[in-house]
Amino acid sequence: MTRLPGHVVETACPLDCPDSCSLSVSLAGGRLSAIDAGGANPVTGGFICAKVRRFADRVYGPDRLLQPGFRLGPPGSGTFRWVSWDEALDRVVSAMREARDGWGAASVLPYCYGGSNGLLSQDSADARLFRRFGASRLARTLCAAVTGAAYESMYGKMPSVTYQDYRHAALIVVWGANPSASGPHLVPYIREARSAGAKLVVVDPRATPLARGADLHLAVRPGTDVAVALALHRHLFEHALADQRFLDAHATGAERLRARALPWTVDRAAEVAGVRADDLARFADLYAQSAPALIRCGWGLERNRNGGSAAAAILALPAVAGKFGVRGGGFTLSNSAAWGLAKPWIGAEEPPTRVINMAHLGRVLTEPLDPPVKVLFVYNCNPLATAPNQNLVRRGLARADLTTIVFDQVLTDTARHADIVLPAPTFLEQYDLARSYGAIGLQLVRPVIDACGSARPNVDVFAEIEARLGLDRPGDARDELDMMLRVLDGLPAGAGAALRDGARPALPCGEAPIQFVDVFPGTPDGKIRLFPDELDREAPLGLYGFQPDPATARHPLALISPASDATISSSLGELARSTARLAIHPDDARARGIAEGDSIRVYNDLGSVTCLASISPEVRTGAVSLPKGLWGRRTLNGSTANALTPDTLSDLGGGACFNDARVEVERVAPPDGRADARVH
Ligand SMILES: Nc1nc2c(c(=O)[nH]1)N[C@H]1C(S)=C(S)[C@@H](COP(=O)(O)OP(=O)(O)OC[C@H]3O[C@@H](n4cnc5c(=O)[nH]c(N)nc54)[C@H](O)[C@@H]3O)O[C@H]1N2
Ligand SMILES: Nc1nc2c(c(=O)[nH]1)N[C@H]1C(S)=C(S)[C@@H](COP(=O)(O)OP(=O)(O)OC[C@H]3O[C@@H](n4cnc5c(=O)[nH]c(N)nc54)[C@H](O)[C@@H]3O)O[C@H]1N2
Ligand code: SF4
Ligand SMILES: [Mo]
Repeated sequence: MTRLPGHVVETACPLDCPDSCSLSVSLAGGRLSAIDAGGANPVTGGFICAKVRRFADRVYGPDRLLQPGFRLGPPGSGTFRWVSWDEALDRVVSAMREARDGWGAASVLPYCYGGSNGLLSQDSADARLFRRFGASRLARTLCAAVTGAAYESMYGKMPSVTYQDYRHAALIVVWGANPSASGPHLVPYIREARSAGAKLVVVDPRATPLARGADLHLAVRPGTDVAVALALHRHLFEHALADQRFLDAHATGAERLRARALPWTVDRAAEVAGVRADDLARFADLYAQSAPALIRCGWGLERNRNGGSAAAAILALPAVAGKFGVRGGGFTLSNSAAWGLAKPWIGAEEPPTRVINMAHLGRVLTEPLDPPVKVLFVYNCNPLATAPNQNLVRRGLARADLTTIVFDQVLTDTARHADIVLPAPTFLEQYDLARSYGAIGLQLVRPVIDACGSARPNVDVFAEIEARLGLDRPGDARDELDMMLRVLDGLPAGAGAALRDGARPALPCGEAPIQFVDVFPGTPDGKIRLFPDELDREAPLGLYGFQPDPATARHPLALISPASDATISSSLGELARSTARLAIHPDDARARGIAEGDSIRVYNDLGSVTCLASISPEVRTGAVSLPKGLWGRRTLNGSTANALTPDTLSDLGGGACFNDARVEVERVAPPDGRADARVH
């Protein structure tokens, strides 16, 4: 495409971030020259995050994949012979055919997740191909499966309070979320509410930027939120603060929730969570007494053995306390389901093939399975960096009889292990549709520059593989533009027509719905289900059960690995070069003779990470923190947080338990062998 020099293109950011900023991208001489906030999305106007401002460093960076390739050295070597698309797709198709002929189509496993939140580049032609082929299906459980299971059973996809309404709250509870890094456009609204007198409570093992200025910070032990939330319920019921009229009219299961909350006195919950009982009592009072009161339920609290019950207990609070029905009251989780997308554009039914939990990738590749996985097709995902039990995943990827295909923009840690790599465009080089999950919005993503190298969009590549396998049908969407038209036609509520007209699509409930005024539960009887039987059956100790901490004497510290502002999951992880630092509380560091900047080994029975220590009172005692999404080269031994995370599953939704990693930390000699271990 030809653009005039100095041209500015309006587009949107489809990365896996709740905000979906509109962007204004400037070009000079046909190359990206500046990426900044665009005016189209009123929620994000004004600023964008630093990492997307630097996105050109990914587009033109040395890690960019420009050509298909076949690996030359051993898995992980990252050396490739560059080939044509024709040669590469020939080999992809013969690997898929051989697997199907020898082992059945379910021996092919497509593996994709958060890389492209766009509607075009995931669950379109890719889904059509793998459904028609009869590949194994993937349960997407690395994120939001746990909170999603609780929320859908209880509220049936009722939309969340959107960012704009935070300014109306009198109390804001930020629970297991760190919007300063993970959704920065919420922060100005929280600030605005506070200038108008709102109180802020943060529940987080770390003193996040918001926690540091909060009226109350409960630095809970990871995995104990269910106890904290149940203590709040008990307080509400015992002190006649529960809104019985609301519960009678709009909810079922309140008595059973009350019974499960009964054992959780403030004292007992405070002890389990490792917080002061008077702080917890103050939280309970504040929540009961404030209106409007709003809870931002994040994803940090779901990534453990009790995550589902925790999410359910938190989401039940506004119902029991009667906080719905006013602007600035209720809860926010995700608005990704607000559009109710049925995705008719996929154009193929889901086959009844086996379902593989993506959190079990390492097991699936290394344990006996019938049929075994013979072809692993990774796209929109970097599992060696982002899936649990990294060493087992690495062992699986090294299997000689496995063909691994990685389709990505850059040579990720996973791609370095691939037999075949395929180059993908970034969102600045292709069409897509970005859906916000903080606000309720859909925006057009348009190419700003030509695709780099020979990168080709997902739709085009999957449609071509489908045709080469003889699985295509007349009338199929065969390329990006075809698929875009199908998607626009398949969107609900006239959204496609609005996008075609350059307007902002809207849902009937508007952009800032009030819960229980504009939107209601999508459950069969329209009521909130405070005690869904299916969740009670699924959770090992029943719904609202509490499974004890997995710490042992050998591995006493809870390792958490939250979002950082340097990456989006592992995306853009190639741009940071400094050695990673583990945040550890001064007391825990002192007990181990560790000083600031020391080289340390973080270890358990699954693996170890060698990195540097950052001594910080911002993480509570008994917990340590390493950012999620690091690339292997950021540490001194090539392993990252997931080398330490178990592949156990949460109580609900089969979700990954990243924050159930328990570790020990020791000081080690620096890598260059100097006697002084301190690296500053
Ligand atoms: N810059 C940036 N933005 C992102 C992402 C990114 O990687 N970088 N990732 C995106 C994605 S995929 C997602 S899912 C969201 C995630 O965004 P968030 O909801 O913010 O989730 P996390 O970063 O996992 O964790 C949030 C907080 O939970 C805390 N936490 C950890 N364990 C517990 C616990 O047991 N209980 C409680 N109460 N708190 C706990 C952590 O200390 C952290 O401060 O952000 C999105 N936005
Ligand atoms: N230890 C630990 N691990 C975690 C978490 C944690 O809290 N702790 N959080 C988890 C969470 S919240 C999430 S969402 C997952 C995310 O994990 P992943 O799904 O692996 O997401 P990313 O790391 O962003 O990797 C996505 C890849 O897709 C590529 N990509 C982007 N757009 C396209 C495209 O159009 N086409 C193709 N072919 N490729 C594209 C990107 O370049 C990138 O390499 O990680 C999880 N991992
Ligand atoms: S990653 Fe989030 S904050 Fe950054 S530009 Fe994209 S939507 Fe905006
Ligand atoms: Mo996520």
